[in-house]
Amino acid sequence: MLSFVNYIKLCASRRSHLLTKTTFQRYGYSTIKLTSDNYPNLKRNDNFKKITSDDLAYFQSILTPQELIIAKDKDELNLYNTDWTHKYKGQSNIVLKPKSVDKVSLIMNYCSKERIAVVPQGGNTDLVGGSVPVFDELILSLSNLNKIRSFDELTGILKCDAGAILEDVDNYLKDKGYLFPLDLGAKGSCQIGGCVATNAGGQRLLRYGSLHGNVLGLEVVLPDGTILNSMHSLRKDNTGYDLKQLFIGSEGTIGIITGVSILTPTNPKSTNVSFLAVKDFKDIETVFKRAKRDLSEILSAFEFMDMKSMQLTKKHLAETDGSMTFPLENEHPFYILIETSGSNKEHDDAKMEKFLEDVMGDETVIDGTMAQDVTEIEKIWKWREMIPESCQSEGAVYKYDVSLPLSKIYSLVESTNAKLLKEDLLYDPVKNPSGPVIGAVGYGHIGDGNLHLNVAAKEYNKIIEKCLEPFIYEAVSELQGSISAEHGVGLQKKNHLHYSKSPVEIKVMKDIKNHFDPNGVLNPYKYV
Ligand code: FAD
Ligand code: 2HG
Ligand code: ZN
Repeated sequence: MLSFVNYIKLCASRRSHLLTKTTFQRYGYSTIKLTSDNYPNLKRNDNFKKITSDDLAYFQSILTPQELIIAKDKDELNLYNTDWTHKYKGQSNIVLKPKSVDKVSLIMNYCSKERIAVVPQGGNTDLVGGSVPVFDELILSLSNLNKIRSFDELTGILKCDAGAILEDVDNYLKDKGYLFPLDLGAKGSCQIGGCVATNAGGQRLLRYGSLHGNVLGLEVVLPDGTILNSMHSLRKDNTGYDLKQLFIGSEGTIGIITGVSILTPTNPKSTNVSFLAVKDFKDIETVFKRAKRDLSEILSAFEFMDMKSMQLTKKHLAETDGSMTFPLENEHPFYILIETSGSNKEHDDAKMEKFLEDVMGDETVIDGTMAQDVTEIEKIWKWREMIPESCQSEGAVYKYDVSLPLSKIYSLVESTNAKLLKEDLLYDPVKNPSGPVIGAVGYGHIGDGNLHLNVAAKEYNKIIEKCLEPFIYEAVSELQGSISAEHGVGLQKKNHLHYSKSPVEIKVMKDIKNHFDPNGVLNPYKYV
């Protein structure tokens, strides 16, 4: 068997693309504004110590040079300080990358005592500004804790370090006939610990459920350095409070996840993916209802994209990957991606074909195609997974990740575009060539009631932000939706929790934070 370290090397070539160092260089760090300049109301908490040469000497005494990045490595520091959307940029001068859980514990114990603020960081693919510092917080990267600890081929229970990359773990599992119960476009960079810390949802939630159901145990270093080990492998365990649940989705505010125990499902033997077009959002609801009824147990993903999101992706892929031809000949108002996963190819093909005949027969679906092999399946998924990157390819993107009743979902995209137009912000080559906003687009995990509303823009500026916020949060609240379906709270939504949570709920959250982290050193300025 390959060791996991060799396995990672082997996997590196198989990894998905993502905005990488090169892309950062293309945009240039200098154009990215500091969070503290963008949000002058945020003030550094002076109870936090500024790191001194004594502190540095302590870190150097417990870490090797490979586990430490300091001020002289400016370019590297920029990567850790800047978020994926280029909207948030911190000013940390130090990144620690410990190679053992004991070292994480020593670091936290020291930082707690010395009141040094710490931002835990995984793959830094967070979309709400949670993974980067606001000021000079120390960055604690989990990337050197990246091993598979054990895998039980009978039960499918996997135990791994938090810093293992999702795609590497998924490839490891696939070779054993299993798969990770979470899949998302950032898989080539995001870490298992980061996914658990954000309770990431992704494309497989419809089929395999949320991490709250799949995670069996966690190992967590608490803010004072205590190691809370509950790396259980039990599916049923009602002895007291289910402590791990508190850390799932806690976004690095009450503990540092260092190990994850998770139940993984078997890898389906047959997969089908179809890419369909409809003329109206209402038709998406009809197709979804029929897919649930007719594809039932083999339905594994149901995603939607609007025309504008696909136009942006077409443009971006034409510039970056000439091999990607659009799956359909013509453009349409809305597209649907349906995936089925099962164990019997003949049975699954027959079901999918019958379903397609039905929805195309009565013209609910007006155009469509079905992938014929693995390469085509990957290409169709790429059209979906490249939307986030494409939406920011003009320079900036405002992201809203909301849960809404299905029938109301698209009205939010329409009302956002109407507001942008009314406020003269929408770009139009003839009528408004200096308009800074390309447009609001909608796509997402429609099967989970989750819309991604992305407002693609040429730059981040306060006029656009004021047009969008609190307008969008108020609209979601009126419809009894959630202002964060799967991306979390981070810095972006910290002051907007009340749109989705009651004062009592927020008070209990603050009490929990204070219980675990009375000095407030873990991921300050964010969440609650
Ligand atoms: P980071 O971005 O590094 O950190 C995320 C948060 O968790 C931060 O607050 C950080 O402080 C904290 N954290 C990280 N590691 C730990 C740890 N070990 N212990 C404690 N706290 C920690 N999200 C979805 O839900 N569904 C999607 O479909 C989806 N698709 C995406 C597609 C793209 C292209 C991108 C860029 C992002 C996407 N995301 C999605 C958002 C993001 O939440 C996920 O990519 C992922 O969960 C973040 O993992 P990470 O390792 O990059 O964590
Ligand atoms: C997705 O589903 C991710 O692609 C990212 O959750 C969504 O960038 C976004 O808004
Ligand atoms: Zn998503």
